[in-house]
Amino acid sequence: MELVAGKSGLVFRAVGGFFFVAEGEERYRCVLKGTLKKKEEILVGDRVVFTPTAPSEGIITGLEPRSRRLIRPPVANIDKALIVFAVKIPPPSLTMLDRMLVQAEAAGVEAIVCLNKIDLATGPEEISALLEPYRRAGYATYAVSSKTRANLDLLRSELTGVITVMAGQSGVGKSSLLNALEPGLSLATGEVSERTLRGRHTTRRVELLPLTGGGWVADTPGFSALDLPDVPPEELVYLFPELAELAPKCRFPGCRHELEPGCAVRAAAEAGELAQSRLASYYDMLRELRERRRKNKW
Ligand SMILES: Nc1nc2c(ncn2[C@@H]2O[C@H](COP(=O)(O)OP(=O)(O)OP(=O)(O)O)[C@@H](O)[C@H]2O)c(=O)[nH]1
Ligand SMILES: [Mg+2]
Ligand SMILES: [Zn+2]
Repeated sequence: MELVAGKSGLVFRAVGGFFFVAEGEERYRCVLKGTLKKKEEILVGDRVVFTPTAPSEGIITGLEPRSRRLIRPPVANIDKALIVFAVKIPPPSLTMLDRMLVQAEAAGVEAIVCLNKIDLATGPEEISALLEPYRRAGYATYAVSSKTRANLDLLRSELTGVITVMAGQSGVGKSSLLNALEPGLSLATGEVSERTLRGRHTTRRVELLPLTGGGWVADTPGFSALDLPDVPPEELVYLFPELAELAPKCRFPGCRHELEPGCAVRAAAEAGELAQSRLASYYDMLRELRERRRKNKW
Protein backbone atom coordinates (compact mmCIF):
# COMPACT_ATOMS: atom_id res chain seq x y z
CA MET A 1 0.00 0.00 0.00
CA GLU A 2 1.24 3.43 -0.89
CA LEU A 3 1.58 5.81 2.02
CA VAL A 4 0.11 9.15 1.11
CA ALA A 5 1.81 11.89 3.08
CA GLY A 6 0.23 14.89 1.48
CA LYS A 7 -2.19 17.69 1.96
CA SER A 8 -5.75 17.61 0.80
CA GLY A 9 -7.08 20.46 -1.32
CA LEU A 10 -9.65 21.61 -3.83
CA VAL A 11 -8.85 22.14 -7.52
CA PHE A 12 -10.37 25.51 -8.35
CA ARG A 13 -8.79 26.18 -11.74
CA ALA A 14 -7.11 24.10 -14.43
CA VAL A 15 -5.09 25.83 -17.12
CA GLY A 16 -2.41 24.58 -19.49
CA GLY A 17 -1.43 21.49 -17.52
CA PHE A 18 -1.43 23.29 -14.16
CA PHE A 19 -3.97 22.64 -11.44
CA PHE A 20 -4.55 25.40 -8.93
CA VAL A 21 -5.32 23.95 -5.54
CA ALA A 22 -6.78 25.66 -2.46
CA GLU A 23 -6.03 24.38 0.99
CA GLY A 24 -7.51 26.67 3.64
CA GLU A 25 -6.25 30.14 2.77
CA GLU A 26 -3.24 28.77 0.88
CA ARG A 27 -3.04 28.47 -2.91
CA TYR A 28 -0.74 26.11 -4.80
CA ARG A 29 0.05 25.76 -8.48
CA CYS A 30 0.38 22.03 -8.98
CA VAL A 31 1.35 19.57 -11.67
CA LEU A 32 0.19 15.98 -11.90
CA LYS A 33 2.47 13.15 -10.87
CA GLY A 34 3.45 11.24 -14.01
CA THR A 35 1.79 7.99 -13.02
CA LEU A 36 -1.50 9.79 -12.47
CA LYS A 37 -1.54 11.39 -15.88
CA LYS A 38 -2.69 8.34 -17.74
CA LYS A 39 -4.99 7.00 -15.04
CA GLU A 40 -7.02 9.96 -13.92
CA GLU A 41 -8.61 12.99 -15.40
CA ILE A 42 -8.60 15.75 -12.80
CA LEU A 43 -11.47 18.21 -12.99
CA VAL A 44 -12.15 21.57 -11.43
CA GLY A 45 -14.04 20.75 -8.23
CA ASP A 46 -12.01 17.62 -7.49
CA ARG A 47 -10.42 17.15 -4.09
CA VAL A 48 -6.86 15.97 -4.48
CA VAL A 49 -3.93 14.88 -2.36
CA PHE A 50 -0.81 16.89 -3.09
CA THR A 51 2.68 17.48 -1.75
CA PRO A 52 4.10 21.01 -1.68
CA THR A 53 7.42 21.20 -3.56
CA ALA A 54 8.10 24.92 -3.15
CA PRO A 55 6.18 27.80 -1.61
CA SER A 56 2.91 27.92 -3.55
CA GLU A 57 3.83 24.97 -5.75
CA GLY A 58 3.13 21.29 -5.51
CA ILE A 59 2.60 17.94 -7.12
CA ILE A 60 -0.70 16.09 -7.12
CA THR A 61 -0.32 12.47 -6.07
CA GLY A 62 -3.88 11.32 -5.67
CA LEU A 63 -7.52 11.97 -6.39
CA GLU A 64 -10.12 11.68 -3.66
CA PRO A 65 -13.39 9.91 -4.42
CA ARG A 66 -15.72 12.06 -6.46
CA SER A 67 -19.37 12.34 -5.53
CA ARG A 68 -20.71 13.75 -8.79
CA ARG A 69 -19.50 15.02 -12.09
CA LEU A 70 -21.04 17.19 -14.72
CA ILE A 71 -19.99 16.65 -18.30
CA ARG A 72 -20.86 20.10 -19.55
CA PRO A 73 -19.52 22.14 -17.90
CA PRO A 74 -16.84 19.65 -16.80
CA VAL A 75 -16.85 20.07 -13.01
CA ALA A 76 -16.87 17.65 -10.09
CA ASN A 77 -18.48 17.58 -6.66
CA ILE A 78 -21.00 20.30 -7.29
CA ASP A 79 -23.65 20.69 -4.57
CA LYS A 80 -26.01 23.14 -6.23
CA ALA A 81 -26.86 24.48 -9.66
CA LEU A 82 -27.99 28.09 -9.73
CA ILE A 83 -30.11 28.38 -12.84
CA VAL A 84 -30.37 32.03 -13.79
CA PHE A 85 -32.84 33.68 -16.13
CA ALA A 86 -33.75 37.32 -16.56
CA VAL A 87 -36.69 39.65 -16.83
CA LYS A 88 -37.05 40.81 -20.46
CA ILE A 89 -33.36 40.92 -21.53
CA PRO A 90 -32.85 38.31 -22.86
CA PRO A 91 -36.51 37.29 -23.04
CA PRO A 92 -37.01 34.30 -20.72
CA SER A 93 -37.04 30.96 -22.47
CA LEU A 94 -38.87 28.54 -20.19
CA THR A 95 -37.99 25.72 -22.54
CA MET A 96 -34.30 26.38 -21.96
CA LEU A 97 -34.79 26.81 -18.24
CA ASP A 98 -36.62 23.49 -18.02
CA ARG A 99 -33.90 21.72 -19.96
CA MET A 100 -31.26 23.05 -17.59
CA LEU A 101 -33.34 21.92 -14.62
CA VAL A 102 -33.65 18.45 -16.11
CA GLN A 103 -29.88 18.28 -16.51
CA ALA A 104 -29.35 19.32 -12.90
CA GLU A 105 -31.85 16.69 -11.73
CA ALA A 106 -30.16 14.01 -13.82
CA ALA A 107 -26.77 14.94 -12.35
CA GLY A 108 -28.15 14.72 -8.82
CA VAL A 109 -27.42 18.38 -8.16
CA GLU A 110 -29.84 20.53 -6.17
CA ALA A 111 -31.25 23.16 -8.51
CA ILE A 112 -32.02 26.72 -7.41
CA VAL A 113 -34.01 29.00 -9.71
CA CYS A 114 -32.93 32.63 -9.82
CA LEU A 115 -34.69 35.40 -11.72
CA ASN A 116 -32.31 38.33 -12.27
CA LYS A 117 -32.93 41.89 -13.53
CA ILE A 118 -36.14 42.36 -11.54
CA ASP A 119 -35.45 46.11 -11.81
CA LEU A 120 -36.74 45.71 -15.38
CA ALA A 121 -40.05 44.12 -14.31
CA THR A 122 -43.26 46.01 -15.00
CA GLY A 123 -44.58 44.98 -11.60
CA PRO A 124 -44.53 42.25 -8.96
CA GLU A 125 -47.03 40.20 -10.99
CA GLU A 126 -44.51 39.73 -13.77
CA ILE A 127 -41.97 38.42 -11.29
CA SER A 128 -44.29 36.01 -9.51
CA ALA A 129 -45.76 34.72 -12.77
CA LEU A 130 -42.26 33.77 -13.93
CA LEU A 131 -41.24 32.10 -10.68
CA GLU A 132 -44.52 30.46 -9.69
CA PRO A 133 -44.16 27.26 -11.78
CA TYR A 134 -40.78 26.59 -10.19
CA ARG A 135 -41.85 27.41 -6.66
CA ARG A 136 -44.71 24.94 -7.13
CA ALA A 137 -42.35 22.32 -8.47
CA GLY A 138 -40.55 22.54 -5.14
CA TYR A 139 -37.47 24.52 -6.17
CA ALA A 140 -36.04 27.30 -4.04
CA THR A 141 -36.59 30.49 -6.04
CA TYR A 142 -34.99 33.93 -5.84
CA ALA A 143 -35.95 37.22 -7.47
CA VAL A 144 -32.88 39.45 -7.57
CA SER A 145 -31.21 42.34 -9.31
CA SER A 146 -27.46 42.66 -9.54
CA LYS A 147 -28.07 46.28 -10.47
CA THR A 148 -30.17 47.38 -7.46
CA ARG A 149 -28.79 44.58 -5.22
CA ALA A 150 -32.35 43.50 -4.38
CA ASN A 151 -32.41 40.21 -2.43
CA LEU A 152 -28.71 39.56 -2.93
CA ASP A 153 -28.25 38.77 0.76
CA LEU A 154 -30.83 36.00 0.51
CA LEU A 155 -29.05 34.57 -2.50
CA ARG A 156 -25.71 34.81 -0.74
CA SER A 157 -26.87 32.65 2.15
CA GLU A 158 -28.03 30.01 -0.34
CA LEU A 159 -24.47 29.82 -1.71
CA THR A 160 -22.47 29.99 1.50
CA GLY A 161 -20.44 26.92 2.35
CA VAL A 162 -21.27 24.89 -0.75
CA ILE A 163 -19.99 24.51 -4.31
CA THR A 164 -22.38 25.96 -6.85
CA VAL A 165 -22.33 25.99 -10.61
CA MET A 166 -24.13 28.80 -12.38
CA ALA A 167 -26.04 28.16 -15.54
CA GLY A 168 -28.24 30.24 -17.75
CA GLN A 169 -28.46 31.79 -21.19
CA SER A 170 -25.76 34.21 -22.20
CA GLY A 171 -26.58 37.73 -21.05
CA VAL A 172 -28.86 36.89 -18.11
CA GLY A 173 -26.28 38.40 -15.76
CA LYS A 174 -24.45 35.47 -14.18
CA SER A 175 -21.10 37.27 -14.02
CA SER A 176 -22.80 40.50 -12.94
CA LEU A 177 -24.44 38.65 -10.06
CA LEU A 178 -21.11 37.26 -8.93
CA ASN A 179 -19.49 40.67 -9.16
CA ALA A 180 -22.31 42.10 -7.06
CA LEU A 181 -21.89 39.35 -4.47
CA GLU A 182 -18.09 39.55 -4.48
CA PRO A 183 -16.92 42.96 -5.68
CA GLY A 184 -13.27 41.82 -5.56
CA LEU A 185 -13.76 39.40 -8.44
CA SER A 186 -14.15 41.97 -11.23
CA LEU A 187 -15.37 39.44 -13.76
CA ALA A 188 -15.83 40.58 -17.33
CA THR A 189 -19.44 41.16 -18.26
CA GLY A 190 -20.88 41.75 -21.68
CA GLU A 191 -23.53 43.93 -23.17
CA VAL A 192 -26.64 42.20 -24.40
CA SER A 193 -26.89 43.07 -28.05
CA GLU A 194 -29.73 45.52 -28.53
CA ARG A 195 -30.47 44.14 -31.91
CA THR A 196 -30.77 40.43 -31.09
CA LEU A 197 -31.41 40.71 -27.32
CA ARG A 198 -28.83 37.98 -26.92
CA GLY A 199 -25.71 37.94 -24.80
CA ARG A 200 -22.28 37.29 -26.23
CA HIS A 201 -20.95 34.39 -24.20
CA THR A 202 -18.48 36.59 -22.38
CA THR A 203 -17.51 33.81 -19.96
CA ARG A 204 -15.86 30.75 -21.46
CA ARG A 205 -13.61 29.01 -18.98
CA VAL A 206 -14.64 26.89 -15.98
CA GLU A 207 -13.22 28.17 -12.72
CA LEU A 208 -14.34 28.04 -9.10
CA LEU A 209 -14.36 31.43 -7.43
CA PRO A 210 -14.17 31.73 -3.65
CA LEU A 211 -16.97 33.38 -1.69
CA THR A 212 -16.22 35.39 1.42
CA GLY A 213 -17.81 33.46 4.22
CA GLY A 214 -17.08 30.12 2.57
CA GLY A 215 -18.13 28.28 -0.53
CA TRP A 216 -17.22 28.36 -4.20
CA VAL A 217 -19.09 29.35 -7.33
CA ALA A 218 -18.30 28.34 -10.87
CA ASP A 219 -19.00 31.14 -13.29
CA THR A 220 -19.31 29.06 -16.42
CA PRO A 221 -20.94 29.30 -19.77
CA GLY A 222 -23.48 27.02 -18.10
CA PHE A 223 -25.24 23.90 -19.23
CA SER A 224 -25.94 23.91 -22.87
CA ALA A 225 -29.67 24.19 -23.33
CA LEU A 226 -29.25 21.84 -26.27
CA ASP A 227 -28.21 18.86 -24.19
CA LEU A 228 -30.61 16.35 -22.73
CA PRO A 229 -29.42 13.68 -20.34
CA ASP A 230 -29.25 10.09 -21.51
CA VAL A 231 -32.36 8.74 -19.85
CA PRO A 232 -34.96 6.36 -21.25
CA PRO A 233 -38.17 8.24 -22.16
CA GLU A 234 -40.12 6.43 -19.45
CA GLU A 235 -37.79 7.83 -16.79
CA LEU A 236 -38.03 11.45 -17.88
CA VAL A 237 -40.91 12.07 -15.48
CA TYR A 238 -38.56 11.62 -12.49
CA LEU A 239 -36.61 14.66 -13.63
CA PHE A 240 -39.70 16.84 -13.19
CA PRO A 241 -40.25 16.72 -9.40
CA GLU A 242 -43.86 17.91 -9.48
CA LEU A 243 -44.82 15.41 -12.20
CA ALA A 244 -43.06 12.61 -10.37
CA GLU A 245 -45.13 13.40 -7.31
CA LEU A 246 -48.40 13.21 -9.26
CA ALA A 247 -47.57 10.18 -11.41
CA PRO A 248 -48.33 7.50 -8.78
CA LYS A 249 -51.92 8.80 -8.73
CA CYS A 250 -52.46 8.03 -12.42
CA ARG A 251 -54.82 5.13 -13.15
CA PHE A 252 -52.26 3.17 -15.18
CA PRO A 253 -48.81 2.42 -13.77
CA GLY A 254 -47.09 2.94 -17.15
CA CYS A 255 -48.91 6.24 -17.78
CA ARG A 256 -46.85 8.69 -19.88
CA HIS A 257 -49.37 11.45 -19.15
CA GLU A 258 -50.35 11.88 -22.78
CA LEU A 259 -53.80 10.55 -23.72
CA GLU A 260 -54.26 7.84 -21.10
CA PRO A 261 -57.55 7.97 -19.17
CA GLY A 262 -57.41 8.75 -15.47
CA CYS A 263 -54.14 10.68 -15.75
CA ALA A 264 -53.49 12.66 -12.56
CA VAL A 265 -50.84 14.83 -14.25
CA ARG A 266 -53.18 16.07 -16.97
CA ALA A 267 -55.97 16.52 -14.45
CA ALA A 268 -53.70 18.73 -12.34
CA ALA A 269 -52.72 20.79 -15.39
CA GLU A 270 -56.38 21.24 -16.32
CA ALA A 271 -57.21 22.29 -12.77
CA GLY A 272 -54.45 24.92 -12.95
CA GLU A 273 -52.38 23.21 -10.25
CA LEU A 274 -49.52 22.42 -12.60
CA ALA A 275 -47.90 24.94 -14.95
CA GLN A 276 -48.79 24.32 -18.61
CA SER A 277 -45.30 25.40 -19.59
CA ARG A 278 -43.75 22.64 -17.50
CA LEU A 279 -46.02 20.00 -19.00
CA ALA A 280 -45.25 21.33 -22.49
CA SER A 281 -41.52 21.03 -21.77
CA TYR A 282 -42.05 17.46 -20.59
CA TYR A 283 -43.83 16.56 -23.85
CA ASP A 284 -41.11 18.20 -25.95
CA MET A 285 -38.36 16.30 -24.20
CA LEU A 286 -40.34 13.05 -24.26
CA ARG A 287 -40.64 13.36 -28.04
CA GLU A 288 -36.95 14.07 -28.35
CA LEU A 289 -35.88 11.13 -26.18
CA ARG A 290 -38.14 8.77 -28.16
CA GLU A 291 -36.64 10.06 -31.35
CA ARG A 292 -33.16 9.49 -29.96
CA ARG A 293 -34.04 5.94 -28.96
CA ARG A 294 -35.46 5.23 -32.41
CA LYS A 295 -32.30 6.49 -34.11
CA ASN A 296 -30.01 4.51 -31.84
CA LYS A 297 -31.80 1.28 -32.74
CA TRP A 298 -30.50 1.52 -36.30
N1 LIG B 1 -31.00 46.05 -15.80
C1 LIG B 1 -30.18 45.11 -15.38
N2 LIG B 1 -29.13 44.71 -16.15
C2 LIG B 1 -28.31 43.76 -15.69
C3 LIG B 1 -28.50 43.14 -14.42
N3 LIG B 1 -27.54 42.20 -14.25
C4 LIG B 1 -26.78 42.23 -15.36
N4 LIG B 1 -27.22 43.17 -16.24
C5 LIG B 1 -26.63 43.47 -17.58
O1 LIG B 1 -26.78 42.33 -18.43
C6 LIG B 1 -25.67 42.24 -19.34
C7 LIG B 1 -25.09 40.84 -19.35
O2 LIG B 1 -24.51 40.55 -18.10
P1 LIG B 1 -23.40 39.41 -17.88
O3 LIG B 1 -23.16 39.39 -16.42
O4 LIG B 1 -22.25 39.61 -18.78
O5 LIG B 1 -24.20 38.10 -18.35
P2 LIG B 1 -23.69 36.57 -18.31
O6 LIG B 1 -24.88 35.77 -17.93
O7 LIG B 1 -22.49 36.44 -17.47
O8 LIG B 1 -23.37 36.30 -19.85
P3 LIG B 1 -22.31 35.23 -20.47
O9 LIG B 1 -21.02 35.34 -19.75
O10 LIG B 1 -22.25 35.65 -21.90
O11 LIG B 1 -22.96 33.87 -20.32
C8 LIG B 1 -24.68 43.33 -18.89
O12 LIG B 1 -24.85 44.43 -19.75
C9 LIG B 1 -25.12 43.68 -17.49
O13 LIG B 1 -24.83 45.02 -17.15
C10 LIG B 1 -29.61 43.59 -13.61
O14 LIG B 1 -29.87 43.12 -12.50
N5 LIG B 1 -30.40 44.56 -14.15
MG1 LIG C 1 -20.56 35.75 -17.86
ZN1 LIG D 1 -50.51 10.17 -16.09
